[in-house]
Order: sequence, then structure tokens, then C-alpha cells
Amino acid sequence: MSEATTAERALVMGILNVTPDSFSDGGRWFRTDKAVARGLELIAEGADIVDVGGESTRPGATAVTAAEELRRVLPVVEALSPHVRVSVDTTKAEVAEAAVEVGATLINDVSASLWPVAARCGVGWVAMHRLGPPATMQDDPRYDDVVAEVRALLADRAAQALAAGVQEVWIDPGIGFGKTIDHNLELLARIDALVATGLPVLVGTSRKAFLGTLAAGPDGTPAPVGERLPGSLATATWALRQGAGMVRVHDVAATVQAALLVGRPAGGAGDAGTMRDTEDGS
Ligand code: HH2
Repeated sequence: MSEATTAERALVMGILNVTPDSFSDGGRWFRTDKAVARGLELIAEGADIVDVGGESTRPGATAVTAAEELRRVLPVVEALSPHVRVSVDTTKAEVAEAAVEVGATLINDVSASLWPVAARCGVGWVAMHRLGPPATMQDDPRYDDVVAEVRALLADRAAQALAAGVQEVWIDPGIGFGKTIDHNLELLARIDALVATGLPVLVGTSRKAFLGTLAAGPDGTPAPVGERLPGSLATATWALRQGAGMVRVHDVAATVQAALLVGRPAGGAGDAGTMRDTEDGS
């Protein structure tokens, strides 16, 4: 397995959506030149990995064709990969393979099904849990025991990937993907249960809808996307403190600070690592 962490802190994955319709930054980096410039910004802010996606996975999003997804992501992956580790956020084998050919070394797979591609290409793989496709996943999500069910699915997929020869396998609970607010909070409170599998854990909460709902104003209006940094940082820190090895975020600079504060993840069951000492010992 390749290095899951830097010496000082857990990894920070910067989000780069080359889409017209992503929930947070849709349309902002849709042109190739703007996307590449944004990727370079994320690197300057301290991103260890830039995650390039060409299809929104927000609840209710409509699917795009492979041809369109390739048109969106390939030039961006190719331009950024000499400068930083690049992951491709896709559920299509064809897109994953083509992205690897132009420099991506990690497949971020919200369908948790592309491990044969990762094995064939010799790259890393992220298995994320979701309940059904984006179009219907938020309709009425139900679990008997959300933590146990998510962990079992991810452990099963990871075992298949490792048996197929994938050298680097990450697991991700898929916050917001077929989960109520309570499901999200329960999973966040038990990231340690995923860490206990011994697999490196990635967590993505950045700017997600449940943070807006939890930070709603007195009239019940959810906090808009641009006002969800406090919740994004709090949940990232919470996950890191329990041993997550990587967080996937829009606000890279702020999250790098939070990750430095938490320090290096211990990566072991029941051991959440140690908070770093302050310089003056206070
Ligand atoms: N969340 C999103 C997309 N990809 N991948 C992983 N591994 N984990 C996540 O939690 C995750 C993900 C959704 O966020 P975003 O990319 O910002 O929005 P959109 O799907 O609308 O493009």
C-alpha cells in the first residue's frame, strides 16, 4: 500500500468539478483553462491530491455521456498531473481508464464498482458507499444499522479489490449519498469504526446540504453553500481526529490548517492520534 499520510498530517484532497451543475461550484470551472487555473490554486493552497470530476453526483443530478465526461476531464487531468497527484471522480470505466492514461493515479469511485479497472491500470482506488443512483438516493434512505451496513459493504468491496491486486484501497462512507441528516451524523460519530477495518479512510463533508440544514437561520432557511465553512471544518476535524487518512474539500487552505492541528493520523483501531502541542506549550 502506498503512503497514506504525509509525515505531519492527513491528506487533503481538493475538489475540482469541471461541471455546469455541481451543487457548490457548478459552472465556475467548466472551461478547461479555468479548471486548470483552479487546480493550480488548490495546489498552492496545499492540496495533496486534486480530484477532477466531470459529472455531478448531487441528489437528483442527471447523468452525462462518457464522451462529454471525457471532453471535460481529460485535458484538465493531463495539465495538472505533472504538478500534483490527480484522482478522477467517475463511475465510468472508460473515463477512469482514459484519465489514467493521461496521468491520474487514483480512481475516486462513488459507485464502489471500478476495482477491476484500478487493478488493470495499476492505480489506487477509492470505494465510496452510496444507496442507489443520485436520481433517487435521497428519496427515503433507510438502514437498520447505518454504520454496520456501510462498513460491511465497504469491507466487502475492498476485499475484492485487494484480492484482484489493487495496491491502494481507500474506503469512504459517502456522506450525503442516500443518507438522512441523522445517518450522516451517526457515520461521522463512528468514523473510528471504519478506521478499525485497517483500511485508510477518506471522508467528504465539504459544504454538503446537511451542514446547511444544521446551520439554518431562525426562520429555518438553510445556510447557503458559501456559509458552510465552519461546519465543513468541524466535520473534517472530527473525522481526522478519529483517524481518517484523508478529507475531500473545497476549502483547501483552511482544511490544511485543521489537519496540521490534528496531526498525523495514528491509523489504528481505537487510537485517534494526538493533538499537536502548541509552540508555547499552552
Ligand atoms: N462527494 C461528492 C462527490 N464525490 N467522492 C468521494 N470519495 N466522497 C464524497 O463524499 C464525494 C465524492 C459530492 O460533492 P461535490 O463533488 O462537491 O459535488 P457534485 O457531486 O455536485 O459535483
